[in-house]
Amino acid sequence: MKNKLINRILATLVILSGIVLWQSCKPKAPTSVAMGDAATRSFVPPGKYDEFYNIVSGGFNGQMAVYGIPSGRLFKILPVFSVFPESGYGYSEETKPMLNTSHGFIPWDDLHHIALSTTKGEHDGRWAFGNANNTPRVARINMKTFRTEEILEIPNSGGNHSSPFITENTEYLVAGTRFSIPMGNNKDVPISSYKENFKGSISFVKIDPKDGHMNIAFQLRTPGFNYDLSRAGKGPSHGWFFFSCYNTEQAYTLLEVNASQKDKDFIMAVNWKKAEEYIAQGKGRVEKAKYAHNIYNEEVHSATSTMQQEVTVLDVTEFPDIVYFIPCPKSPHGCDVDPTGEYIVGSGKLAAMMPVFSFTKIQKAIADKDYEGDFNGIPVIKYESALHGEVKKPGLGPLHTEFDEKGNAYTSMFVSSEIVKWNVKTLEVLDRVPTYYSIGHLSVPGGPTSKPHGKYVIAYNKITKDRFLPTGPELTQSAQIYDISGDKMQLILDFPTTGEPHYAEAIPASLVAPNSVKIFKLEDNKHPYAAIGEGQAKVVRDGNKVHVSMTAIRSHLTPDNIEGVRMGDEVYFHITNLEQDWDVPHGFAIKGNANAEILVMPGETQTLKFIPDEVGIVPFYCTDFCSALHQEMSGYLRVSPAGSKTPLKFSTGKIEEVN
Ligand code: RUQ
Ligand code: CUA
Repeated sequence: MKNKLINRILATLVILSGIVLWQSCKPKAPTSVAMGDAATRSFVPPGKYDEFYNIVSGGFNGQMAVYGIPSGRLFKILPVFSVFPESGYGYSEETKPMLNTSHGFIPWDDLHHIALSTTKGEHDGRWAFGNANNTPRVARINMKTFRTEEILEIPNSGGNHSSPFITENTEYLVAGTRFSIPMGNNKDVPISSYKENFKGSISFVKIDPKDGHMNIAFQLRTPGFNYDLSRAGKGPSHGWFFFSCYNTEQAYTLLEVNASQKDKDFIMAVNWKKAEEYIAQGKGRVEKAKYAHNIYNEEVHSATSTMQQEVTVLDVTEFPDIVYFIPCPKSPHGCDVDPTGEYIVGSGKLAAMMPVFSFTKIQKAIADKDYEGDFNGIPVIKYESALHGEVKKPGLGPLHTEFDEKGNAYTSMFVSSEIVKWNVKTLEVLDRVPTYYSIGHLSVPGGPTSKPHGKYVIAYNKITKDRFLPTGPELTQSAQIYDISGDKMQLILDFPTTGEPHYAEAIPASLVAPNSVKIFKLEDNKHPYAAIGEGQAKVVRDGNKVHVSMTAIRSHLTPDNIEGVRMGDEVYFHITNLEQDWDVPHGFAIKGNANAEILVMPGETQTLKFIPDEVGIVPFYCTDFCSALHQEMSGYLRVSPAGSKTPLKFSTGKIEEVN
């Protein structure tokens, strides 16, 4: 008995030491669990609210997503540049114009960057802006409704990556072209004539402080290379913009090699107040351009698209004091301004250190004409004269920097997969923590504003590899939350994201939640086909168009029997949701429709177009489980042959004849 026990203990010891040996041979595994009580810090009990909203770009899904921080819970996918069958965005007649462009209707884009509106440099919770990277556009989202309210196309842009960035009081939204391209009259030129013919452009989009409406005030025409990221100045540097530029080699093929030749590229400092003055003096040139301006109006619950015809251009090479270049090693990506507005951080993807520039020194260098030369006639400030100092050996592949309220900066390192914390003044590296894996952007709540809220830094990673259960070749995208309230950053949560997250901003829930719209008031509904009450429900023929003004309320549609539609007709179902209660949408779908559903919010009207393709009875139904009798919320449409004499009739409960 005793021997048996000893044997068993010995055997156990052998197994245990085997495990220890095996583990120590294994390549150093990533810390797979948040240590100690760290994970509990992301726990938000059921029924409790998160402290922050996290508005996250969806990358190649073209949308934004809304998460809670610190829980990482997904609240909403917010359609912006891509159609979204779940809500009917881009499918309903009312929302189709939102995706109109000078190229016609475009159902998709690639959304990289979020900018939340600010007043005096602080988040104000009014709007979120996002960029369409592929077909250059910017969008404005109303933070009261969490809906895309406006999309403005950007002309003279070869890809809208350097966008959107906002000034301290959201006076302007700024969008820079990623690729330089030929502009103006002669666009059919050899690619090899890049140096002579290709130009960059930076658009200054004026934001109306009342309703947020966007209009291109002017465009700066800039030297031909690539523009990457930017930040506006704030505080003392308000009135300035700082853009990272790469490919100052002006390569047009195999950029991977040819755009990495020079030791230093540029940060472009733009005195936009000066540019504004020249525009006010009428120095801008009005050029022909074609770009769509799409506005959604909640009064009629519909969007309109207008084609704009011209844009005012200021060529910066013709004015000596708008633009200055600051050398920045090596292929800079992120260009971030600290909360005080004094320090500008350049992140050279291929550089082994990070330069931090001083706004005061830049101003002095300009005053002293402390230049090392010029590029296309634009002064190049001496590197040392603009430099506050360098962060030595920060990590590999620095991309983006955010800040806390204590004078610390947090930089994402793509190649070495880590976040590095450093002190903005002393430039001393204070802490580093691994990310899983290949972090791109990162976000501190309020991090790009003059009033950061510290507490967390969120990493948006490019690769997740072994972090989650595998789902075939395509894995989820992911973000990670680190607690930064102490000296050491601590991982507290991994959470999967939709699309590919690029930039994101986090904002205190207290700035957004109290203003959230619950319903649209029926009495304010000015939609031309709204039926405000079941008595207004009707079916009207207009040539081959049949307009059905239908109401939805728990748990029936009015009318639910429709006859007299013929092959060759176009049927427009205008659904008005009569509910005046929060969180009671009704949906609508009809069998065989080459379209999506529509989801109609309380008090709203939305329209689904249906072209019958066969004779017979076609069922339709409510798609949102709204009530105990949701399954009963349905109806029939009778489709008769072309030329048939079936009279137009509609009813719910009883038959009503129409002449
Ligand atoms: S970029 S991963 Cu598209 Cu914002 Cu830096
Ligand atoms: Cu309405 Cu289900």
